[in-house]
Amino acid sequence: MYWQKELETMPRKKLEELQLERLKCLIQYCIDNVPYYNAKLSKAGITADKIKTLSDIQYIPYTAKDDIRETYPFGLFAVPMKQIVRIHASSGTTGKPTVVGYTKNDLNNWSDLVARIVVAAGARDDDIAQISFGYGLFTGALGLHYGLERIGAAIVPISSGNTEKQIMIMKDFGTTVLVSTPSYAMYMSEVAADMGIHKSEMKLRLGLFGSEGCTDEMRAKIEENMGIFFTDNYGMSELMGPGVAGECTVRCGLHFAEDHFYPEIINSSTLEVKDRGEEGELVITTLTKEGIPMLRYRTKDITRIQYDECRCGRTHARMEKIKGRSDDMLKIKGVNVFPSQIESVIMTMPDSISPNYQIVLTTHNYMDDIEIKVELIDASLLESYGELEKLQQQIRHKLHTILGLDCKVTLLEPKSIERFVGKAKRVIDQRKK
Ligand code: DLL
Repeated sequence: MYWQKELETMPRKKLEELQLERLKCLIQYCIDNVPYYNAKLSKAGITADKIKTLSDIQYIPYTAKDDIRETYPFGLFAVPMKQIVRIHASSGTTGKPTVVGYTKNDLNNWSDLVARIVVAAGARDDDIAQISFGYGLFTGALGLHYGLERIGAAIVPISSGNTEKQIMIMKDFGTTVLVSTPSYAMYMSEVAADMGIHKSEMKLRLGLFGSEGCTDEMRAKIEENMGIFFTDNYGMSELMGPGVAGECTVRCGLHFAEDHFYPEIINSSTLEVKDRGEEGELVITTLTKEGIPMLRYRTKDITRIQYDECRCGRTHARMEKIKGRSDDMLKIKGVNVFPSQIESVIMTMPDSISPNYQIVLTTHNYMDDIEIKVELIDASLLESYGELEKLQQQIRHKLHTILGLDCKVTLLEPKSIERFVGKAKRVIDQRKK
């Protein structure tokens, strides 16, 4: 099933012609309407007619979060406020939020692009979709809301939090589609179990999950706990929000909406463009956005892109699920570690271990120390020192094999690690910088 079949299955050659045409228009649009881009492009000697092929994009300067911060709040907007009809922002960890604005056209495209990913994932007009992302400046809730509404699904705009009520509504309304972060879905399944509600009492069939990473192991657990078909979708507020890329039911990568977003993979250190199929940092150029266009925006997300046609018939390239963020990568005792590697280990441990964990980094004698806190499912294990010790060693050994690092492993009482209703924060870095 497609939402915009002709566009989603456009032959590659035609798609690339469309991208090139849009790229040229975009350059002219930025020169004419955004003084900040105008200055950057003129310094780099770029004009629209210098772009002859898609690979000429490599001569266009990158844009990064700092550029948006420098022009806070509206400096990169390309239209007068009169034409802006929505403003979103993402808070990030430091400083001022990054602010983005949408014209009526942008909102219209956004709804269609989210409609594309939800239909590709298997959502239909007779679905009841519970949106358990937090409504507000975050793009997740309103993005999925209007996309699902566009396909005719019945929206339950419950927002995040109040988890017992979420479960009650899910059961009573017969919710069929759940929209949330994977970590919140995991938490919801835990609360449902505590309330004595079994998945067979629910009508859930499809999960539209995104906004944070999730290992295959965690995905399998959520599917099992909720009796749901898990699909992943990717986006970021600077680019639009959700709707940038999403999995179809084949689930072999997330299809970009390539007629609206031009993706590249670069080497974050040398800033060179990598060959097709190689892993690196994802850079995206928005080809149609009017409110706040992005030229070669550095996402910091690490992935790789496949260009061969998918079994679903869509011709648009697919990215592998995000491996992590370049700024998420932890350097511990000189070893590069992605939190997702640790999650994979924890998820494959015996059933006595819960999927909730925390990574705590400290400095001891000028050296990094890493501690992995993991929860037990059954508190009675805490009374058996031998069993506890055995489990601890097992996890430590597996972590050592995967990471090449010796980690302290602490087993904690059930339900003692903080739960999240939005994006999970699992790394606590207390190292002296
Ligand atoms: O998280 C937009 C979104 C909302 C996407 C709902 C999907 C569903 P931001 O808050 O700006 O926007 O955060 C963007 O979140 O750079 C990634 O690091 C991470 N991220 C988003 N989706 C995924 C995903 C929204 N499917 C940042 N897998 C991005 C892994 C993701 N990471």
